[in-house]
Parts: sequence; structure tokens; C-alpha cells
Amino acid sequence: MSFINYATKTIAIKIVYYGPGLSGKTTNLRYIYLKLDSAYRGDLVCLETDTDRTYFFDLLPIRAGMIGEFKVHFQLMTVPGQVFYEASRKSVLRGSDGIIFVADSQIPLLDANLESFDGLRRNCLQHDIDLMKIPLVFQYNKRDLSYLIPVETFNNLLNPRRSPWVEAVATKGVGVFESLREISKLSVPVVRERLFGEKPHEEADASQFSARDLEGLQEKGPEAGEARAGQLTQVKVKSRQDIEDELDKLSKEYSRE
Ligand SMILES: Nc1nc2c(ncn2[C@@H]2O[C@H](COP(=O)(O)OP(=O)(O)O)[C@@H](O)[C@H]2O)c(=O)[nH]1
Ligand SMILES: [Mg+2]
Repeated sequence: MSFINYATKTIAIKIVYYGPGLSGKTTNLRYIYLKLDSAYRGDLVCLETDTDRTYFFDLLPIRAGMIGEFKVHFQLMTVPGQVFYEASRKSVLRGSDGIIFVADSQIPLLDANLESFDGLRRNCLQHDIDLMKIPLVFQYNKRDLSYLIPVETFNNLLNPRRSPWVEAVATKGVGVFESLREISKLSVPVVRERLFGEKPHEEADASQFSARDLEGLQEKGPEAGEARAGQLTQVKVKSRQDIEDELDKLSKEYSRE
């Protein structure tokens, strides 16, 4: 659920990158981090365990525009892909305002994509999230490789409601900002309606807002990004409870600004 802070006039919108392990979710966040002007983003925070160096989650807060007199912050989060982190995936999904499903386009990974999407469906049910209604964007990633699942097949299997989809090469940044803009366009009007009771289908109004809202989501040149590459924050966690506490803490911290 989007989080509203009346004191600081801030709205936090939570976007979750979901998908099988190694599909490219972290790569998306890293690219956004590197290419966004630092005025528009906070630190990229990665939660990792003591024992192995597996990243559990990544969280990147970004600022984008206004709803009325409220500043809009997006909280971008990834979920861990490995099967045994089901409980953690569930807790990240809690309260999400939009989902980007990052699929791995390689043919041998078709089952992994379907399994992950099934998991998403199950977890949404348990959180009373209607997967047919929540803002959802599909990113068909790794289109630079060979033996690819055709987009049409992906859409038929995963995307019967024909949500927006984007072909991507996240390592090169292809489709990364496009996916982010698509999910923003879908999620901002819904949040606005929920918080202020404004209807999202007043079209002129909505598109005007979107343009303004997305002003901050512009890619900057590579030089600027490289200079900031060292600013990743790593937080050690031990248990699932640690992870949930840490995520709650981070969410609140970033929405306070
Ligand atoms: N060839 C190719 N490799 C990619 C692409 N996106 C991500 N990768 C690689 O896939 C691996 C897993 O990516 P990562 O973002 O860590 O996956 P995550 O588990 O979904 O967070 C890394 O080695 C990435 O460099 C892509 O579009 N093309
Ligand atoms: Mg990752």
C-alpha cells in the first residue's frame, strides 16, 4: 500500500521487481541507480547474508514529480529468486503498488519463468492483491542472447490481460527506463485515486500528470553514473525477521525526506 506522510507531504509508491533467479532484477536497479541524476535517487541498498554473498534484496528510492502538493517517491525493490526464499518474497510483495515481472527470455528457462509467475499468483492471493488489477508490466529480458522465447509465447502464457510489455537487455540498459515509465504510468493514477479519490480516467489530467511525474526519470550520461558507482550500501542480515525489519526501516527512512 502506498504510504503517505502528511507532515513531510510525501507519498511512497512501492514497485516490486519480481521474477526467477538471475533474470536481471538487480541489474535493472543498478542501471537505474547509475543513470539517474543523484537529485532523483537515494542510495542503492543491498541486503546480504553473513554466510554467503548472495544478495537477498535491493532497494532503491527515487523521487519523481508531485501528486497535488505531495512529493512522490518510488521505492524500487527486488525479490530473491531462489525457490527457498518464498516467505521473503511474500513479505516484499506486501503492500506493493505495482509489479514489474522480469522474465528470462532464454528457452531453457521457460519453466523457471512459469514457476515464478505461479508463485507470484499464489503470493498475491494471500495478500489480497488482485493480479488482474494491480499495475503490472512484463519485462522480457536478455533479448541479446540466442534461442529466445518469442514475445508472443510469453504474452500468451503470462500476460492474458495484455499488460504493457517491454523487450529488454538490462545489462545495456535497453528497456530498463521504459519499464519504469510504464509501471509509473499505471501505478500513479491508481495511487492518486486511492488517496485523493480522483478518477484515473480523466485522460487529459492523467497524461499531464504523468509527463510531470516522469520528469525525473531521465537517463543521464555514463560519466556521471560511473563516478557514483562506489555508493552502494550493503546491509548484513541474519534472518527473515531481520530482512523484514530492515525493509520496514528503510521504507520509513526514505519516505521521511
Ligand atoms: N546477456 C545478458 N545478461 C544479463 C541481462 N540482464 C542481466 N544479465 C546477467 O544475468 C545475471 C543475473 O542478473 P541479476 O540482475 O543479478 O539477476 P537477479 O537474480 O534477477 O537479480 C548477471 O550476470 C547479469 O549480468 C541481459 O539483458 N543480457
Ligand atoms: Mg538480485
